[in-house]
Amino acid sequence: MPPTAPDFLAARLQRPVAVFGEGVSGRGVLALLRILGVEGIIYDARGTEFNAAAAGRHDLAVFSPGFAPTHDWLRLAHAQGLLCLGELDFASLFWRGRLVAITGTNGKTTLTEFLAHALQTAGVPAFATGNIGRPLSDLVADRAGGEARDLAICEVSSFQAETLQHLRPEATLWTNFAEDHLERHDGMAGYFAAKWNLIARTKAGAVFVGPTVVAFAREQGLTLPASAVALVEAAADPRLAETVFAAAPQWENFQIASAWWRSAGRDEAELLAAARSFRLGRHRLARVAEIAGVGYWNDSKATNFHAVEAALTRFSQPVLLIAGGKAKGGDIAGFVRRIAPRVKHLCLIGETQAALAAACAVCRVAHTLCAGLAEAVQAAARLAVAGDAVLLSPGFASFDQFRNYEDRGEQFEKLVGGLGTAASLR
Ligand code: UMA
Repeated sequence: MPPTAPDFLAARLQRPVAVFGEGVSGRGVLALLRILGVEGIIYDARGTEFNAAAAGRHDLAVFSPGFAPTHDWLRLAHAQGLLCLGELDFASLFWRGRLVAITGTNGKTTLTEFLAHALQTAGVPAFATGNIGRPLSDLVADRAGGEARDLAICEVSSFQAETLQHLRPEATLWTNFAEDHLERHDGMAGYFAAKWNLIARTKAGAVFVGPTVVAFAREQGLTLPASAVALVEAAADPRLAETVFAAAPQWENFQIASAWWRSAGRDEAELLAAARSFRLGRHRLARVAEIAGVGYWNDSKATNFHAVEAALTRFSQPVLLIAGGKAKGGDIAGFVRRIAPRVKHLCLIGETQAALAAACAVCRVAHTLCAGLAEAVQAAARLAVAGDAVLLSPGFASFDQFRNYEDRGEQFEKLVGGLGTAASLR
């Protein structure tokens, strides 16, 4: 049986729904509307524009997370009396199952996949969803609203969190907090506030947070719920050796997951066993080839500074780093200063290459400006000697030159494959 709309929404579904953004979220919303028997009309800057005449045809607008709350179309829709809901919020109104939210600047996708894996291994019908790439609306449509015992492990980005009005997670795991998305939020405080909305919306204060979250909350004068479980800094866990969680920040993320797991009355041994059988998704610090003694690593998923810094801690050998991409705000000079001691050479690509080059000059880091990824791979291969590592860990979004980070990672692997006598490791 398809799910039914709550009363306040039912009246707004009598006319076609305006769907902002023809990306994966927009398509998920269309799929959900389809099972509800409601028509959806897509508006996208690359297609049909939303204007006053269009606004007159709708009572509800559902928007993808790429739309900032200040977007002209949302202002217009509000002004014309439409109810505006983010995709995740909208989908949550039709989900009959349980939902746990996962957020954080880094490692949240891995944690989302891992918890879904661990729960499935334990026999729970769990589904990884949200910012991970499968919108909740798509899951809700697929499972016709789901069943009470279904558990959505939902990765929530700051873009999604900031406009939530209805979603009420049964628990929230917030792993870490570091600079990101300053192009969208009003400084670090604004970025934090967007995610804090999740904490505020979590049932019975069931929140599990890492040390950087605790520290920033304190700085902002925000008080975590009394029942919150706050992880204090601790040493790496030898039981996690040889697993994805052996290195920072993942080992810390595991501890947060473990605190939640135990609070749900589950045995930690089950979670440790799941960690041993868990493999990382693609484009996350994976060694993709070794050519003439040089290791080639694809970490295209690293779209912020914190992720690049975490990746670099994994290398003891000299690193030729391919970095740059679409700007997201943030202190580029500070970023280069922090990574300078860990890189042998920077091959710079994308929209931010000039700013990165200027910072490299200040820090005296050897660097090369490259016209694109192909040139960067060639340059890095030329400069590398046996024992070095060539690492694609861009530190920025991919959308200036690629469809998404997967596309960037795939192109990298192809280019590496074309370097000649590639001994592929996969
Ligand atoms: N669009 C406009 N005007 C705008 C913004 C977007 O017309 O002002 C249109 C674009 O032309 C495009 C469509 O909207 O056709 C794309 O929408 P979108 O960029 O919002 O992306 P979706 O494809 O719906 O994907 C979104 C998330 N994207 C963003 O938050 C930017 C995906 O996260 C997420 O996986 C997906 O929903 C499912 O929930 C991506 C991401 O980069 C991976 N997230 C950031 C991160 O992880 O750091 C937050």
